[in-house]
Amino acid sequence: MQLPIYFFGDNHFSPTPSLSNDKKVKKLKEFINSLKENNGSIFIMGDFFDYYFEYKKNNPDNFEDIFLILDQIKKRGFEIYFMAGNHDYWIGDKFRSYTTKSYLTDQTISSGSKKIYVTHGDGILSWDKGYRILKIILRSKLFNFLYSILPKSVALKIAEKISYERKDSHQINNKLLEKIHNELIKFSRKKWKEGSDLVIMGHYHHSFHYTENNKELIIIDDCSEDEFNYVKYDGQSISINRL
Ligand SMILES: [Mn+2]
Repeated sequence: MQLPIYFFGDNHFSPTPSLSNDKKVKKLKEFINSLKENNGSIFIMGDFFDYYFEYKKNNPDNFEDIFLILDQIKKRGFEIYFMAGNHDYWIGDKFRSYTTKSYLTDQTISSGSKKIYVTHGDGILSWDKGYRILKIILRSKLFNFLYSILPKSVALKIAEKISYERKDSHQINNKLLEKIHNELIKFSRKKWKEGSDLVIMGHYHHSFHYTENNKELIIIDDCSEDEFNYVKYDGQSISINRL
């Protein structure tokens, strides 16, 4: 993986046009233009799309503007890595063709002096048992097939509803936040023990940085209309940035 690596995610680009979505696309372009290097890697950590389901035939071209940007980044000399989130697990060959490599599972990167464990971040919390079962169903071949034969307009309606409810669950109070952080630290300790120096994730739509015995956990905040949050790793050091 080429260095430096830029990590970001949770852009939640929408398949339906809106002013808010245009602003997010603009912010992504702004970020790409701010990069000084002509090689390196960008690592998209999931929920890049608010909803992405790739059909084998007649796939709707909702994201051509995004694909164009990915194409430009690649042509400039950057590698593009993508890890699926809970909103965009259903990528296919078309999407994959715009990336250097796409992953459906957590990855460990050994590049430079650090070993980095990358996860989207969903399905970790101990009380998320129901969600973990749902995750298996939603990602199964049978679900994929059944969903793919629904009329596209119905499929999109269902997706919008699920997406809305998921976002609702991000409205959390401080006590719950502390509980979540404790669980994610516990999860990270396991990864640190297995040899990773840094655990990095998105999904939670806020930023959090925790250090223990020179090991780190970083939760990257999202990429919204007016804030583009990212982490840069140059092979030696890590920096948390906002554009
Ligand atoms: Mn997510």
